[in-house]
Order: sequence, then structure tokens, then C-alpha cells
Amino acid sequence: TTASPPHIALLPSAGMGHLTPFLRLASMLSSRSCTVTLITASPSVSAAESSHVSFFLSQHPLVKHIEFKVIPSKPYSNPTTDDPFFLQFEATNRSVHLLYPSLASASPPLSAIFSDFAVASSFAPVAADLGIPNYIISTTSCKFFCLMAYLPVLLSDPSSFSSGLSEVNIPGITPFPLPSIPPQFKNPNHLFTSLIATSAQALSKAKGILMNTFDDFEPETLAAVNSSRVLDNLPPILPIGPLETFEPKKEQDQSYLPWLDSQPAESVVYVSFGSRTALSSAQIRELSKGLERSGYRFLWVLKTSKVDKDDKEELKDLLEESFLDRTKNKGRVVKGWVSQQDILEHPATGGFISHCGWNSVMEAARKGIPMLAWPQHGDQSVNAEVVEKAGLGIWERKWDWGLEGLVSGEEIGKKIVELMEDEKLRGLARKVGENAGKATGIGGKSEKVLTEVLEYLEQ
Ligand code: BUP
Repeated sequence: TTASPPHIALLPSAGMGHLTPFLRLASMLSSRSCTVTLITASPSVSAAESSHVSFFLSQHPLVKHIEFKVIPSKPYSNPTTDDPFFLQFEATNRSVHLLYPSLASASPPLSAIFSDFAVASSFAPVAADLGIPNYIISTTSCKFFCLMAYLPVLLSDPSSFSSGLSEVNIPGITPFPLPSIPPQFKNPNHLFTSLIATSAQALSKAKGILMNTFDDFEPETLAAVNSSRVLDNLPPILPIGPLETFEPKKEQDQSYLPWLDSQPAESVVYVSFGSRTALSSAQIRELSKGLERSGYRFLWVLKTSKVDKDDKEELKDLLEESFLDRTKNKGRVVKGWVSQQDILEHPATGGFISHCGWNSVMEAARKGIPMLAWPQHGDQSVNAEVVEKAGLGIWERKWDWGLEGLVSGEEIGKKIVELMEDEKLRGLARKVGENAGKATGIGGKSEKVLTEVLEYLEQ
């Protein structure tokens, strides 16, 4: 009999930063004739997650959907965090065994499961019982992945994070400056830390780690991890990025698009800190001053709460009316969801001030848009260093390392000018975009890696 395309189930975990790469990969697999089952946990934490899942399914009628109810965390059951995304990671881990019957009875039978790093430990036994390979999807940089994979070793030595050290060392790769390590990692009891460490211990059971990055973007780290210099028991790391985007969700308010259409090429600074980061109101005011001082045009997506459902403040309460008035011809400030991929693709966009969430980094890389990295938490500092090293952007370390508290409008204004006027950076960023295109094009490195995985899984 001739081989038929595999049936792959995908299990993302909480937050748009985790959901987005899964939806993209699901779309790519479906267009390569795989049977695809998308598994989602309900209820979702943010409104953006549930609306994107519905939209995705409406656009991909062939994709099957399993929705499973997570066993909720008891309120205050974990005193180390009240972050709703971390609590959902934990609740999902406690609930994935409930999926066994529907996965075991899938038709055609499942060939593999692609699941998020954050559920690696609880999902490994389910995949083993089903007798099918489990690939982990890592939604961050290869550099930060190495830190997570190595975390159990670091935690076993109490001096790893001692304040006397200026950096954390992991064999085979460049050191991590101490301020770029998420502070939670220093507390082994923190929910986030224990989840990552437990997941890391399960990595060796996976068939491979699929990663939204590409060889030319993180060559040294990928080479080190794939030649067992970081850890000797990791499965192959498989760079398949930047993941292809599919048609974005159209929101009602897209008035920024006609506005962008009327701006000169590469003249607009796009500003976004991702779906779950809210700057302080004082920092929001300084950023507004910085944008105005820079003299550049801008499109600024403003968030004021970690979870979108709680975001109720109005623009006029956040920014001075006089600012909105003075800049009405120069810029747009938007609340709510925008189509970031449309904005990054737009010829008027010339620079991107970003928190360096990894999806945002890969989207900017794909388009070759220079970044001003302004990481806020989690993996973002490590990602910012990767961005700088790859030539995609500039990064002012002291801004996010808390060395000076509030960053002034004056400093921000100067950095924006640097971002927009540095021709060498623009050239390097364009080159990154070309390399990203080569990696995902026919015969490109990332495309080949994915093709090989799918050939292996053919039934
Ligand atoms: Br906000 C926003 N529109 O308005 P990251 C985000 N996005 O398309 P995060 C929009 O969501 P984590 C908006 O293009 C990217 O694909 C954006 O993921 C898109 O950051 C995704 O960049 C956001 O990884 O997640 O949301 O902070 O903290 O998990 O990295």
C-alpha cells in the first residue's frame, strides 16, 4: 500500500504566545494534506484565545477539534503566583489524562502528538500509552529553551544563581547574564519554576523538539544543543521556523490600515508589548513623550492589563488629551487586538519597538523589520540578546534590567531615532528577512526539517 499522510494532534497551552505557533503549524500541516486534530483547553484564559480558535476552525473546516474541560485550580492553591496563565499551565497538566479515550479512538488513528513544552511531563505517559511519538513544540528561542532544559541541573546546585555571580553558565553556549534570568527561576518552589523543571525532565522521552526558529538566526546555539554539548540526553532539536502565517482574523476596527496606506515607506514605528504585558501608567506617559520627541510617525498598540478581559481603561484616561491632539496627524494609538502580521508586512512600517515575545521576533525576522528590543519579563531578555546578536535589532540592556526604574521620554526618543536612522541595522535586518525566506522556501533548511518529520510519520 502507498503511504498516506499522517494524522497529527496538536495540544497547545495557555496564552496567545503559545497558541499562535500551534495554529500556524496546524494550518501548515493541513495544507500539506495531513489530518489535523486541534485540542484546546476550556475555558481559555483570554478572550483572544477563544476567538482565534473559533476563527481558525472556521477557516480550516477539515481540521478536527477536541475541546476538553480543565480541572480548575482551587483559588489560592498555589501561594507563589496568581498569574492566570501559569495557573492554567498547571491545571492543564492535571487534566490531560482525561484526553486519553478520545485520542485512543481517533480515526484515522493518530500518528503523533505535537504538544507544548509546558505540558511535556504529564503528556509523555499519555503518548507512551497510545504507543505514538510525541514531539514537543518549543515556543521560545533556542537559547531560552536551553536554559529551561538545563534548569533541573541549575536547581540541583544552590550556588547556580548566587548573587555573587554575574552570569549563569550552561555548557556549550554563551553565558546568560544574571539579570536576563527570570527571577522566578531562583525560587525552586515557584509554580513557574517547578512546572518548567518538571517539563524539562520529561524532554528525553520526546521524539524531537520542534522549534519556531531557523538555523541562520541562532546557528551557534542550535549547533551546540544538537551535538549534545548542552545536555547529552535531549532528542533532536528541529528548527522549522519562522512558521508561516495564515490569513489573520479581521477585527472590526482596522482604521489603522488605511492610515498606514497613506504614510511614506518605512516611516512608521510600530509599538507593541504583546498580549499579556501592561506597562505602568508612568512608563506609558514617558513612552508617549518619547514617541513625540522622536518626530517619527507611530502606530502604538496599548494594553493596560495582563488578561484582555480586564482591559477596560480608555485612551483618554491613559494619555493626555493634548498628546492625542498634537499627534493626531503623526500617529495612531490603538486599543484592542490588531493584526500584527498585516502591520509588519506593510511597506510603511520601518521599525518595531517590541517586548521580544518570540512570535513577534520571528514575525519581524520574516519581514526583516529592525527592532528596538525592550523586554519586560519571562524569556524576553534572553530573546532580546538573540535579536541583537542576529543583527535584527538594538537593545538597551539597562532599560529592562531595572537599573534605572522608569525610562525617560528623552532616552526613548533618542533610541527611536537610532532605530529609524541606522542604515547598517536596516541592511542587516533585511538580510535576516532574506535568510528567513530561504529557510522556509522550497528546499530551505526549515522546510526540509519539517518535510523529513512528516515523511517519517507517514502511515
Ligand atoms: Br497584542 C497582539 N495582535 O494586538 P508573542 C499580538 N498579536 O496579532 P506574548 C497580534 O500575537 P508570550 C495584537 O503577532 C504574535 O503572533 C503577535 O505572541 C500577535 O508575545 C502573538 O509575541 C503574540 O510571543 O506571548 O503575547 O507576550 O508572553 O507567551 O511570549
